[in-house]
Parts: sequence; C-alpha cells; structure tokens
Amino acid sequence: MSAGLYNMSRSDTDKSFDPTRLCAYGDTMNDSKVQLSFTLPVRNDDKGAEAARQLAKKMGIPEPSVVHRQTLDKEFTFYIVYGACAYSVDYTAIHVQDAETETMEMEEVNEYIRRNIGRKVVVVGASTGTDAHTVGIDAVINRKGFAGRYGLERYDMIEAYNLGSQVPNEEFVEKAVELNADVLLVSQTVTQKDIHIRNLTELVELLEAEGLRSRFILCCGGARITHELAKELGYDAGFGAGKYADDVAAFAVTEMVRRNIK
Ligand code: B12
Repeated sequence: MSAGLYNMSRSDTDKSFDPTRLCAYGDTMNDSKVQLSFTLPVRNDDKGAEAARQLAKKMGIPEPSVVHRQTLDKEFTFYIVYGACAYSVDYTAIHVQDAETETMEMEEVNEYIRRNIGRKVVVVGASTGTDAHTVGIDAVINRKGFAGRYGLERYDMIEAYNLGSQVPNEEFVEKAVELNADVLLVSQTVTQKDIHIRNLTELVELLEAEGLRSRFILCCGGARITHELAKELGYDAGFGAGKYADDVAAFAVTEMVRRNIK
C-alpha cells in the first residue's frame, strides 16, 4: 500500500487512538465524523430535508446536518449529510479472508509458468449474464492494464481471451472448452436484487452438470465481490476493488501447480 498524500501517521496526530474502539476520523482523533449521501424519492423542500435528517439519526448519527441537497427530478432529491457517528468497531477482532497467495509481478509469473508448467496458460474471461460492465474485466485482461499493472494479454506465458460483456454462461463454457482454457475469469458488477449471486451460481451449476468444474481454475471479481463470497459460491477465489491482473495471475498459476495441472 502506498503512503498517503501527506504521509500522515497516527503518532503525528494523537496518542488516543484505540484499535478496539475504532471510529471515523474527521479532523481530530475519535471525533467520529462521517459524511454520507443518498437520494430520497421526495421533492426538494424543507420536509424532504427533515426526512433526510431523521433517516440519518436512525442510521446512528445523533445530530446530523444536511449540508447539501439537490433536485434530481421533480420527486427525487439527493442529500449529503454530515455528523458524528455513534458507533465504533473492534479493529483487533476483524479477520478478512483473502486468496492466500503472495502476489508476483508479471515477469515473476512468466518465470514461474516457464519453470513449473512449461507451456502457456490459457485464460478466458468475460463479464457474464446480463452484466454490461466491461471496465473491470478489461482492467485485468487488456494489454495496457490498469493503475500501472499490465493486463494478462501482456504476459508472455499467458494466452488471454477477453470475450467482452453480456456473455451467457452457456456460451462462456462452450468457448472455454473450445479454447482449452485453464483459468476462467468472471466479472460481475451489478449486484441489484443479488443478480450476481444468481449468475455466478448458475455458472458453477452448469460446470458441475457437465462434469467440467474441476477442469478449470475458476475466479470471479468485481467491486462488490469478496474472496469469502466467491468461496461460498463454489469459486476458487474472488477479487474485489484494489485487485489487479498480477493478483489473479499469481493465484491461478500457483493453484494450477498445487493441483498438478500441466
Ligand atoms: C461505467 C459504468 C457503467 C457503464 C459501463 C460501460 C462499460 N463499458 O463498462 C454503463 C453506462 C453501460 C453502465 C450501465 C449500468 N450501470 Co453502471 N456504472 C458504471 C460506473 C460509473 C463505473 C464502473 C467501472 O467501470 N469501474 C471501474 C473498474 C476498473 O472497477 P471494477 O469493475 O470494480 O474492477 C476492478 C475490481 O473490481 C477488479 N475486478 C473486476 N472484475 C474482475 C474480475 C476478475 C476475474 C478479477 C480478478 C478482478 C476483477 O479489477 C478491477 C481493477 O481493480 C459505476 C459506478 C462507480 N463509480 O463504480 C456504475 C455502477 C456499477 N452501475 C450501476 C448500475 C445500476 C448500472 C445500470 C443497471 C444502470 C441502469 N439502470 O441502466 C446499468 C447496467 C447495465 C447492465 N446490463 O449491466 C451501479 C451498480 C449498483 C449495484 N450495486 O448493482 C453502479 C455502482 C452505479 C451506482 N452507484 O448506482 N454503467
């Protein structure tokens, strides 16, 4: 993780930091200041602003101020509310499940494949189902990559295929078999009405029904995907915000070697 903009550390600010009672930081330690934004389906008037305030109170901000409100449409208004949140969390008790692989850089992955697999690894990715968001899967696969990390197309030892978006699961599986894929990458961005869960589950069920599940390293990703959720749904790993091509590449090739896939 890179250093913050001002290289600010807790010791520069206040000694009263208590990880067992972690709360938001506004401008002083433990002031609990938060800002949240939401839209209400009401007109932009004082009654609407009071409704936003009362809602914020119920969300744990005892003395909220509506600092901004903007008409979106005749009966939709956007609010920004500011105040001190009444809650804290115990940071020391938090354990996050992650794909437990050391990330390797592109050249290390290439070298690892040369040494341990001895041929190019075939990766097939898509944004599946009705999901039209392509930027996530492009960030992982496209040659130019994202945020300074090259995409899989640039890896000498990886043959990467990006099938694009709105790819039905049946078509995705068909293409994976046709290309003799080792690794499948699924991107899911829309989570409304748990559509991502239904779609990700359908893919696993399809693979299982066709006796193909164990043939592939199966990974999914997207802004609201966690490794924990991915495992629950029957995937080998899940990658959310802040994860890139090198994270999934390192995981996939290590997993192939662990499973003795040549
Ligand atoms: C651009 C965009 C669009 C564009 C997409 C264009 C395109 N070609 O992709 C368009 C305009 C088409 C669009 C449409 C819609 N969108 Co939209 N869209 C966005 C927006 C602004 C940015 C998403 C994005 O590109 N992020 C950048 C990428 C790089 O981030 P990422 O996807 O998280 O990917 C990273 C990681 O998650 C990870 N990753 C992602 N996938 C994978 C896969 C693997 C295998 C791995 C390893 C890693 C990985 O790697 C990436 C790099 O770290 C977001 C809001 C936002 N600011 O996030 C809304 C947003 C995603 N959209 C949203 C919605 C609701 C929609 C629509 C339903 C709107 C509508 N009512 O029509 C439609 C859906 C259409 C459909 N059928 O899917 C909501 C989703 C809400 C939800 N929880 O479901 C958001 C959050 C906006 C919002 N606040 O409401 N959208």
